Amino acid sequence: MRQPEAPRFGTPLVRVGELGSTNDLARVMADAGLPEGTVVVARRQTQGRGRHGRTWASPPGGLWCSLVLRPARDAGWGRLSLAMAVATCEAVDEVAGIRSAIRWPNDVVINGRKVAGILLEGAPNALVVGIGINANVPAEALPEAFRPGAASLHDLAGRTIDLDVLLESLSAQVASWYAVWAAGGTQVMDAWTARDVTRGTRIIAESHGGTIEGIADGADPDGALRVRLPAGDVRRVVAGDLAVLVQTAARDTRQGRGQEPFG
Ligand code: BT5
Repeated sequence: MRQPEAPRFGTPLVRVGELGSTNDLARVMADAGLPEGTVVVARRQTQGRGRHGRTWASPPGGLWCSLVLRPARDAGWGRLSLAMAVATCEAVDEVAGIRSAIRWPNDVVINGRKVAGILLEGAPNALVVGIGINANVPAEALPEAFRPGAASLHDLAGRTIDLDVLLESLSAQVASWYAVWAAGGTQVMDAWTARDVTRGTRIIAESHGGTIEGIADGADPDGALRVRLPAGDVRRVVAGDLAVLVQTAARDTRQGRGQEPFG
């Protein structure tokens, strides 16, 4: 989706060979007053991170980048995180020519394997959106434990992915979906729901209120996962509240990832 009023992202564009995490450098730049639309991209990260302190493997060949946003108001970070997943999917689809899907809350997957991950982090008066895409990442370059659940666009598309083209598409899609998010309305949820592969899978979630088990039934507009319990009532699961969350494939084994914790 492209909108003429969307801000320009990728100005300035900071390219780095190797660093710890692009989210850290983007945060420093945001603190130093660089404008919305600033993008940091690295060839390789030595301390790439996921959510809840997890590791994000970032060898050469991937697109590892962070974008600085300066939202005027809190129009819902949960929904913004879903919007960023949609933006990443659209860039992946456009550049690799493959239809990608979303596993709640914002894993970008193809055939049940993760091709991209997203990490939103708050900064004073800014938000840093870190996006990692396995563009041309051979399986051998990833830690062994990550290989079964991961995939690279290069292998799926059968050709090398141009990282500059991917970054340009991603920057445009992030800008566009950011504007859609800021405007409110149902477009973000509609687009997210159309790509949701978590729906129908079995969820076991351990939150402060105890353990719940049921079937995923989409997401609420604030990003919470809806879980339908055997008795028919629906519980909301919020990623940040969880001690443990397990997703297993009740509906389609290609979409699950066994007993791996996530959320
Ligand atoms: C994420 O966390 O998926 C967010 C990843 C964000 C990475 C970007 S890269 C640019 C920016 N700078 C950073 O330091 N981070 C951001 P989470 O949902 O917690 O997923 C982490 C899990 O994904 C790990 O525990 C592994 O199971 C798996 N994983 C790690 N590296 C992977 C990779 N390269 N490809 C596929 N799966 C991976």
